[in-house]
Amino acid sequence: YIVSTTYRTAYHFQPPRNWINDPCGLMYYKGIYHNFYQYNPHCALWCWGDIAWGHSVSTDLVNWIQLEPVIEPDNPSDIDGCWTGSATILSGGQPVILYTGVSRDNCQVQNLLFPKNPSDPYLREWTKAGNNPVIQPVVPGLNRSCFRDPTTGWIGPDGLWRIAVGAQLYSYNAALLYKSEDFLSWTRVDHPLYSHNLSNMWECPDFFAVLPGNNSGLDMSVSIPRGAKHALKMSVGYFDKYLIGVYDLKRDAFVPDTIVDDCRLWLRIDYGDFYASKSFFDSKKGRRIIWGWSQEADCRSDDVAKGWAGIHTIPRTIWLDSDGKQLLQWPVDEIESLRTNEINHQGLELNKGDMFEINGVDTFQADVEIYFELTSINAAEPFNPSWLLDPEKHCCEAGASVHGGIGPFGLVILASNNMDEHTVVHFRVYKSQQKYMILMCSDLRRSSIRPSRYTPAYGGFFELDLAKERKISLRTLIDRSAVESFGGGGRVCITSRVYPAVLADVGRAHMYAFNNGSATVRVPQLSAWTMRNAHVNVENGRSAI
Ligand code: DQQ
Repeated sequence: YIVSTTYRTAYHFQPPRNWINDPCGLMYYKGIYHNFYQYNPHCALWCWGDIAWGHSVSTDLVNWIQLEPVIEPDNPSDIDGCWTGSATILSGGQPVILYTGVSRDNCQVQNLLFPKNPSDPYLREWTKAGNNPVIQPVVPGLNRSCFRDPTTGWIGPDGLWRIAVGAQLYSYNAALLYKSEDFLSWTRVDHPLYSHNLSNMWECPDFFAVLPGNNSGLDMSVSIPRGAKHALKMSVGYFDKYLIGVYDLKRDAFVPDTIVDDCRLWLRIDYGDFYASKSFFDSKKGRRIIWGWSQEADCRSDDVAKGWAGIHTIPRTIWLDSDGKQLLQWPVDEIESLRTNEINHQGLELNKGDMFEINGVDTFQADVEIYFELTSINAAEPFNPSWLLDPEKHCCEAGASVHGGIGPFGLVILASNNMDEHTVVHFRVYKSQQKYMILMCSDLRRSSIRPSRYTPAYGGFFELDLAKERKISLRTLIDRSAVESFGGGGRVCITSRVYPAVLADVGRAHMYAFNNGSATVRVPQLSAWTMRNAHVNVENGRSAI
């Protein structure tokens, strides 16, 4: 089979060719959405010294046109790479970008960029500031190779700009705080925005305000209303984790609502193959949008053969749940413009062992929304809190073929005729003291018969008040090698990468709703659509593959 075409996404963002990783400098400016990203202009691998900033633009967050890279390593303050950074729109409406430059000996510094022509809505050309680097790694105890990824700026209690930069100092990790009047000259605040010991370096920190139960976004460059909470996100280990708390204006510091020492227990933006996410305030629609990088789970030789590697997830609206405890995410409405061939089923009943085949849509490019309604909650098995430390392990132990009390139930997707290959997205319901804990898994262990793929079982837990609400929703976006799932209305999100081989040959896959728990599960509503191709893979009006 031809690897280059089979797995290329049809509506997840990727440029026409080559390697991409972190989204950088996202913004809405003069009617245009900008996606800057870590990009290797030369090949489909991440290579030391080559990393530049790619640039694509869109009017709808669905269809993207690639423009020229905006910066490449070409001066002493970024000669070994133009790494991740963020955009800020200053009070007069002028956009600026701060990014990490890698200078000789892996010394990481922060550099500033200005648009050459701010009246160009496409912001095609950028100038590196003459006084770069604007921030040097001169902090006692700082590891100068672990000092990177400046955030978008926000206004601090004294009216000055603030940014945070991920850093490792002595034996702890921090989001270091800097302030400035003009974005050009920066002073370090004598304490970090937040720090923690015993975890890997915090890459790509993101700091933003959210209102409980309100999915309107807040603009960090104006003052934040009372009652708002703050989220601090950091990319650490293999996952994007976050804490909810308040921005204490007196101490000029982030204070989490709950101190959890063991960072394995921190909530995650996504429990799957998703990293280095960044959010921005979308002034067009008054919402906060986030997206992340999903890396390939195949091998380097496949990436070289494909000529591309890395995608960005679908942009998601992000807001705070009404209990103020966790973030919710949902694909931006614009993605629904790709839906076609709608099919619907109502009032299905799934007894133990049932598999209901969903026909009528392109199972390689689909959007599926399904509600599962529990007929009884008595059969819920007891929850073991130690599972929270390693939900992937628990998903392996409690896979779709392991019968349970309530669940597993969910979707089997990308399934071959004889089930040699299939991917399962499913739930299980557990009883924990006064509440119920829902496990959501995206199990890739049988997703491909090809060796050398990374095929874990990803998982995450969320709480649900089943005394009030008996329905659990699942939305899954399938896009050839990408599977993005949103459970419980966006409480747990899991992005996965899959490379089915048999299916690729046959060009057809099965999709089922199933239940393998002893309690019957109803499906009051199931809708599915074929997803059309978005304009994401084309170069100069031609397909790049
Ligand atoms: N990727 C960038 C770094 C960042 C890392 C380099 C996270 O700036 O820390 O490509 O994926």
